[in-house]
Amino acid sequence: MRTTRLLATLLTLVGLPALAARAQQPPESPLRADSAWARPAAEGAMAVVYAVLINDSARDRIVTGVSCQGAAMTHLHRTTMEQGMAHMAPVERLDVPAHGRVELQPGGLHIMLMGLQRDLAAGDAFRCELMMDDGVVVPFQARVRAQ
Ligand SMILES: [Cu+2]
Repeated sequence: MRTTRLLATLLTLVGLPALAARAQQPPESPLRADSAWARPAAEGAMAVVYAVLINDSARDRIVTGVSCQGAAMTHLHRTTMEQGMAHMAPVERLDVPAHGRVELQPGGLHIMLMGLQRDLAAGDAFRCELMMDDGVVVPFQARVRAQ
């Protein structure tokens, strides 16, 4: 009896504020792209975007496409080494596990921008979007920096 009352008091003190805080948060985002960046590049050339894809949700998320402002075409690519040579291949589907992350970084997964419609200069930022298999679109900003 006494334990029950103590528990109820504890729940009131601890549980309710936690519930209230949760109710104020925006709807769960399926995925986010953190620290997205690209090296400077000239109009007409190609550029590469790197980022960290973070899945804070409780289920696996699947990226099926990407698009970036200012590029004629945007593809997800993976670089692999074959017999000492670097090869790039398109990635049709990228799984980001529940509570996991996938790093797009030099020498591995990356977002390839083809046919730049303008120069990318250090300090610029441009908008990209990830397309998910369930139709959700995840916007993010990529920053241009020398390294
Ligand atoms: Cu590539």
